[in-house]
Amino acid sequence: VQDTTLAGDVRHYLSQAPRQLPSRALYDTLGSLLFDAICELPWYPLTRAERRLLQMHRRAIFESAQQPRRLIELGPGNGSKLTQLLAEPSVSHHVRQVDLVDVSASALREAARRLQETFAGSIVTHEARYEDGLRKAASTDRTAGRKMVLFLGSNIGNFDLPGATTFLRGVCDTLGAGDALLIGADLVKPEHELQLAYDDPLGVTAAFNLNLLLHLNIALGATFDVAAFSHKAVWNATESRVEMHLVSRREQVVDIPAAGLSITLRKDETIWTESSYKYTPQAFEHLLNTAGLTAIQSWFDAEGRFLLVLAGAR
Ligand code: AVI
Repeated sequence: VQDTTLAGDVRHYLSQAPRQLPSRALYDTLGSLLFDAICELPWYPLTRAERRLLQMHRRAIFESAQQPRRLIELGPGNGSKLTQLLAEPSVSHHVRQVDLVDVSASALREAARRLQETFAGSIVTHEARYEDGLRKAASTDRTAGRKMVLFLGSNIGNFDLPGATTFLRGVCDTLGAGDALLIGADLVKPEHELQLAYDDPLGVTAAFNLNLLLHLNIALGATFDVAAFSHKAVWNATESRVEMHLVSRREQVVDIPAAGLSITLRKDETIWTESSYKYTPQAFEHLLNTAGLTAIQSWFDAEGRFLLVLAGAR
């Protein structure tokens, strides 16, 4: 059985060849703030494209989902997308309860705080991984009416294909008749645009990536010399993903006492920290179908760069 604590995860991933670190460890308090900053960068169009789609189509989305009473958002970040959806009176009029699921306590606090300003229904937070939190949220109050699960921001892109399929199958299992999943996916685009989106001229994405090491220094007593690493983003066309890596600028030894690990990194050795898969509409529909889901309706942005799909269990 794999140890799923941060220390266990780090031990497991860092011992792989090539070395890796779990991307969920990017989101400590500072990491979540840096991610919010990324979403405002002109070179990271994903968030804005999704925001525009939600703004334009929130009524239609809600009607297609047959006016659910409950919204469960997996990975709400700072809560801005849900707030935007609930700002539409025909939506907030129907919704009685909102459940937020995230591993980041600070993100949950911020999302709940933001929602409370405008939403009068109940807000329940689950500090948990998506699967566990969703199971818990979905298991309570089955009589409360239809639900819509939201998985936005192209968070699905951070899973590899088998992982995404298993994850969506798990989501599908929690959907009863009439329930729906609203999911956002970033689409394949020209390489130079993807490169800039994941290696921006302000260095915010580099800071986001490097902060993972700072997080491990604080949380696990690790001895990463953050200044001895650099950020690298590459588009892997064969796998249709942008990869983020941390490159060791020199040979160095790193101790991670809480994970019972001591490693030697060679000069230029890389640690793979995140994959961000980009889909074609066809590939995304195929993924949904493989997971037992079927698209009810899809919305594209004007430039065809982002996709929102409302899906139900088949
Ligand atoms: C949260 N996730 C969808 C972001 C992405 O684009 O993969 C995280 C991110 N990584 C670098 N920039 C943003």
